[in-house]
Amino acid sequence: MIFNTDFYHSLGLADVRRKVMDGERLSMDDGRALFNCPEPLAVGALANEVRRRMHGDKAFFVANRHINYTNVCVNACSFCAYQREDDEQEGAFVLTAQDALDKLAASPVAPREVHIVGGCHPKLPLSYFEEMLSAIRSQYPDTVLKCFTAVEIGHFAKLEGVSIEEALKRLQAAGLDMLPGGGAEIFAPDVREQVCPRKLNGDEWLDVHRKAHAMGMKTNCTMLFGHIESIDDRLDHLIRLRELQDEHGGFVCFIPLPFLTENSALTIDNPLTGLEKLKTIAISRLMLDNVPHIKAYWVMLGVKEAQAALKFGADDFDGTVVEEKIGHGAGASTTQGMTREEIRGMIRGCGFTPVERDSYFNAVEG
Ligand code: V47
Ligand code: SF4
Repeated sequence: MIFNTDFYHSLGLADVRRKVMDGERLSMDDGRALFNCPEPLAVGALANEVRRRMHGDKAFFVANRHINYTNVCVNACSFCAYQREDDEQEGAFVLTAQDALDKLAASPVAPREVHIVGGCHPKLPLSYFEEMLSAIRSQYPDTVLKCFTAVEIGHFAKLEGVSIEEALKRLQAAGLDMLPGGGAEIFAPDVREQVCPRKLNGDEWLDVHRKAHAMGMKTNCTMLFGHIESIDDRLDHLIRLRELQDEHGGFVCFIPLPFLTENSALTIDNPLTGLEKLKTIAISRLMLDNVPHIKAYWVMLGVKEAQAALKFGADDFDGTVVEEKIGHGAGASTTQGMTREEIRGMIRGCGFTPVERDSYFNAVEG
């Protein structure tokens, strides 16, 4: 269902509607017009139109397992409730390769994908990550290992004194298949300077993904929104992702991450409303015309908002997850994991057909 031309005309979106219907690329000004639109349902209907054109009534999910290997991190981003300063701080942990294997063995679902990320630990050498990947790979030969954000790859390379390509090649040889999308936050330098000054900058984040794509490695991408960034910063972020995607087409999925406000050093006056989150997800679908999938990450959105997001342009529900620490540290009120049947029920409950997928969005038998 899409509203008629007159309605979009009355909202100042006649041209945007025409471009969406014709499959034309939207500009920064079009994005501004969408954010300024007072009627989120009109924006959502356009995104739903695109989402249905691309994926029909399918909504995807994956049998996955998250593992966080450490929360010790040199970066201390102000929005992060997960980080610990050093190994001595209360709650700090570092897993061994055997701990990771034990977690996998105890998973209620045999994972088709393992998502491994952690803090930028000041001492763990590249060999620690190679050993962890090899240990998992030897016991789970067919599982996709989607591990380490661009921020972690940059950190490993610097600590080890090797290039980004060399770090990626060594990890790939040990079993790495794909990079997750974390660490992108917002690319605008003045925002990054305030919320994550020690991290890779936006160009460096994009360059790690560019290098991975050039090696034939698929990756995901994210945007952390609803903190101190402006609407133009969000659009600039989306356009920069779109430009990189034009080069190699290596991004599989975009994950919009609404800022969760609890337990972090970053305090904000106006936390996002549900409709603002949905509108941003819808605009992401519309701007990122070359990224095949948009994820409704139920862990951070909450299950009900994630269901609504499927009607606002998203087509993926992420997965079984099993154990999650980053969002839950920051106040996510969702359960730790969901079963396949629970996810299928959530998807059917809002009128879509659940499709179990692998990490590259090929349909699989559950
Ligand atoms: O990189 C940290 C973000 C990311 C908070 O690639 C926060 O398939 C909200 O990237 N509020 C980790 N967000 C999550 C992530 C992800 C999740 C699921 C799937 C994939 C994928 C990637 O979470 C971090 C950071 O950007 N984050 N703190 C917070 N308070
Ligand atoms: Fe470290 Fe990532 Fe937390 Fe930043 S968001 S402090 S890089 S764990």
